[in-house]
Amino acid sequence: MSTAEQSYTHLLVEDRGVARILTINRPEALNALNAAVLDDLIRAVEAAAGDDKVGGLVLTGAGPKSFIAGADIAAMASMGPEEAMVFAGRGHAFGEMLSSLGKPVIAAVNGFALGGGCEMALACDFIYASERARFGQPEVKLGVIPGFGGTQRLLRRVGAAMALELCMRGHMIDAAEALRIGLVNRVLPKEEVVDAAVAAVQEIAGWGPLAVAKAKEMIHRGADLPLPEANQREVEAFAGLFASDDQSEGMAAFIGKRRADFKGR
Ligand code: CO8
Repeated sequence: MSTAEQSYTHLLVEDRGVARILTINRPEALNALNAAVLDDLIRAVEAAAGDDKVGGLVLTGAGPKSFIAGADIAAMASMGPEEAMVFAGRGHAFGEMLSSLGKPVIAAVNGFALGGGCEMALACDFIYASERARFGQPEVKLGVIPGFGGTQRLLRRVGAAMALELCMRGHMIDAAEALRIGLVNRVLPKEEVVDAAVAAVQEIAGWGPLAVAKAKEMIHRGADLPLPEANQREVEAFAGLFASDDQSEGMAAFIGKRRADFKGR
């Protein structure tokens, strides 16, 4: 069975060229995340990681209203601390899978991205939002806090002032405001958001794969390091790429005024 054909309970998988679209498919609950959704996502990302035909992932939600309206509140309502620890731990493990995947992962946010949904988008490399997208961390209204990286990734993405307001007020912001504060990269008409994310994956797949993976790694890992150490890692990674065929090919192609034929080695 090909990786795209694995069976999932709440996930639709579609390949468009090298871009693999993962659509969370629980529209009756506005695509809320439960353990089964998380399990599907983990298996799908594992499959994509080992599949050379997949150049990158686009993550979106089924239905007209929602990307992901958060973790499943009905499923969480009866949890005790131990279960909550396991659930949040799996969410964090999934976020780490996305940031350590050597391929782009783009969130195409087509509606509500609340709580764990906003956190899921933040765990992707960048976020394209439809004009109707809404973002928020409303967990305090439920007596809890973000548990899937929201406090930490928001802090790093939009700074302490905005992260504090979003996590403490629990209000929603629209796509224009999300763009203004740097939470999302682009705002597009609703019908264009997935296509734009697919086009970005396809564009990136034309560049040197080792370089793309290294650029992603440097940015995700460097954010947690002191600047001199992060800069030193960049120097080493930059120099390391000069041992690759892709560097020779990329520069020779530029000088020869032709398109590079990268092999990923
Ligand atoms: N969980 C479970 N069901 C949900 C959720 C959710 N998060 N959101 C919506 N639904 C369900 C509703 O219960 C409803 O079901 P039903 O038709 O059976 O009554 C259906 O989806 C449609 O929802 P609404 O009727 O409420 O639709 P509206 O358009 O009126 O409102 C809203 C849309 C504003 C999005 C509203 O549904 C809402 O406020 N939802 C909850 C948003 C929220 O609080 N999210 C945060 C949850 S906490 C969290 O995410 C913490 C993450 C921590 C760790 C995660 C680790 C993986």
